[in-house]
Amino acid sequence: MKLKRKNEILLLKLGGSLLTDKNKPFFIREEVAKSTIQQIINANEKVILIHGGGSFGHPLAKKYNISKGLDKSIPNQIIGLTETHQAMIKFNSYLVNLFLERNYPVLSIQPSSIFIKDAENIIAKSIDIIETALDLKILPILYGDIIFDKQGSFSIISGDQIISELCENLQKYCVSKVIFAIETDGIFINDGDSKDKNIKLASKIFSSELDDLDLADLGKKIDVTGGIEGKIDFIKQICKFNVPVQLINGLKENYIYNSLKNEKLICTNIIIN
Ligand code: IP8
Repeated sequence: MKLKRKNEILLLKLGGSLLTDKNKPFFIREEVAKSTIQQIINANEKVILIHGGGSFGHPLAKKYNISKGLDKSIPNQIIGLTETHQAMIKFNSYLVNLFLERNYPVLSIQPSSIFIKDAENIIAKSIDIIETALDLKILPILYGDIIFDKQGSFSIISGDQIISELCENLQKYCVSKVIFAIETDGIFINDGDSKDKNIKLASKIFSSELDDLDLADLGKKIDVTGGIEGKIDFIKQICKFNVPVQLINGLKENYIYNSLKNEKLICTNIIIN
C-alpha cells in the first residue's frame, strides 16, 4: 500500500508587539498590519496564522491577573476575563477584515472554544475544524486568548502555546516551519567577555544549544506570557516535534513574504539536530 504524504503547512505567528504599540492601549500599527497581510496574500502558501495579544490582550490580562487563574480577592476579575477575550476579538476582527477586503478567504477560530485546560495540561480539541478549513483553502487565524480550566478556573493561552499544540496535534497536515515575525531581527546573544560586552544576532542556533544561550537583555515590556525567555521555552517544545523555527523582523520590507517563500534572510534560524 502506498503511504499518503501529509500536506505541508507553515505556521506564522505575528507578534503582538509587531502589530500594535504595546505602550498605547488598543493601538494597531495600521501600516505594518496592512503590509503584513498583503505579503501573506501575495505569498499565497498553505498557512495557519496566529497572532499575539499586543496592546489589546496584555494590559487587561495583567490588570486582572488572568494568567494566574481565579482569584476572588481581585475586584471584577470575571468581567476582566471576558473583557480580555473581547479585546482580542476586536483586534482579530481588524486583521480578518483586512483579508476579506482584499477578497482573501480567512476564518477566525476562537482558541478559547477549541482548547481547554485540565490543571496544567492543555487538551486540544476540534483541531479537525482547522484542518477542514485548510482543506477548503481557507486560511485559519487564531490568536492568544483566555483559556478555561476544567478545575473551575482559567488562564491565558499564548499564541506560542497554540503553535506548540498545533505542531503536536495536527493530523492531516505536517508543519514544515514555524515563523515568528517579531520587531527585531531575531535572537540576540552576548558576544565577548563581561568587560567588553557586545551583542550579536544569532543567525543559526542548533536545537541542542537552546538551553545554553547567553541571551542579550534588550529591555522588558509588558508581557504576561514570558517575553523572549518564555518564547525560547516554546521553541524548545516545537523542536521536539522536529519542526524548524525561524525568527524574522516583520518590519523589514517583504521579510514575511520571503520567509513564506523560503528565501534567504538575515534572521535567526533554529535548526533541528
Ligand atoms: O501575545 C497573549 O498572547 P501572546 C494573549 O501570544 C493575551 O503571548 C490575551 C494576553
